[in-house]
Amino acid sequence: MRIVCLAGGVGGAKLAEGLQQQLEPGELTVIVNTGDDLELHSLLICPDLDTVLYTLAGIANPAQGWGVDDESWRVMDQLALLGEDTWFRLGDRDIATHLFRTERIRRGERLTDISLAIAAALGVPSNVLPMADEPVRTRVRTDGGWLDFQDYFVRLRQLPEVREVRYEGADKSTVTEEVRGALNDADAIMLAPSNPIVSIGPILAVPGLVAEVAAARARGVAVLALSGIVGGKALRGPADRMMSSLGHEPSALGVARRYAALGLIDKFVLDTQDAALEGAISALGIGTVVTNTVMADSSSRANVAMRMLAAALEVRTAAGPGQDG
Ligand code: FO1
Repeated sequence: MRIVCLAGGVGGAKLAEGLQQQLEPGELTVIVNTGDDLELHSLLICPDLDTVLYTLAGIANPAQGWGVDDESWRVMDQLALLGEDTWFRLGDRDIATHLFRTERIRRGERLTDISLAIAAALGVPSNVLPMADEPVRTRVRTDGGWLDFQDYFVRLRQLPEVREVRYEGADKSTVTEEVRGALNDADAIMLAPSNPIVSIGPILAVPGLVAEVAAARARGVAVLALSGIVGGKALRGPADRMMSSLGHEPSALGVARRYAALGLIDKFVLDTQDAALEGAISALGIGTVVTNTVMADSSSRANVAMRMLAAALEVRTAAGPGQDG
């Protein structure tokens, strides 16, 4: 089965890891948010791409969810001694990735090719693609003005209320051949339990991408989404508060409404804790799957992935014969 997963950072990487465990090498393609990217210390840093790559390579730092395991911080310590800002922590091994990537970007290579090269070097058996090759930068407006995403997320620890979000550069970005090819060949498309506004939002803002997903759906390809908000709380990060401050209900229903409004999904997967929301979600005209969705360890990631793959097959079966091409 060829599966495409749209993902942000830590939550997206967990579902991708579960899917990778269940699939044959090469069957999974992860299309990753690059709106969180930043330039720092003259390096291009792509946090969500790296989180997915490190997780699928089995070298992610398990406590943080981002960065590399077995890390040292000598470069950061030395930069701090020199009086540089070190609120965005880059480990020594992680810095090698940013050096590798930045050098190749300077030579004019595409972020897609660089990401595929990193995946190959790390032995990742899945395809990990940036959502676009052109730079897109998520910015958030708080009462103190517009902020770069990592300024808000890491430096200010997501404390300010978010009043508005924009994806700068998205209008000039394009769907790559690799992303189009993966969506064309997909048997199912899955939206990871990442923040619907600042992780999945930038991916859907790449002009033409929603149309590609819609075209896949029209061919009978199952499109599923998993809620990253459980019991009204984001499993990680500020998605619940962000949904509230932007006028959306901070719940699995709020997430389902957002994707249903785009006419994007066939089925929505919600946690057993949110079973009471199932009726309201079905009323949006989409199918529902209620299961344990919290992916604390490798076996729960595999279970969620298995449940989602089974749900995708049900959509395809219900679509009837002739859809299997
Ligand atoms: N998150 C933090 O909370 N503090 C950090 O210092 C930090 C550094 C960092 C470096 C590289 C990287 O790939 C990720 C890093 N993250 C850090 C995580 C990152 O801010 C978030 O995972 C995402 O951008 C949100 O998806």
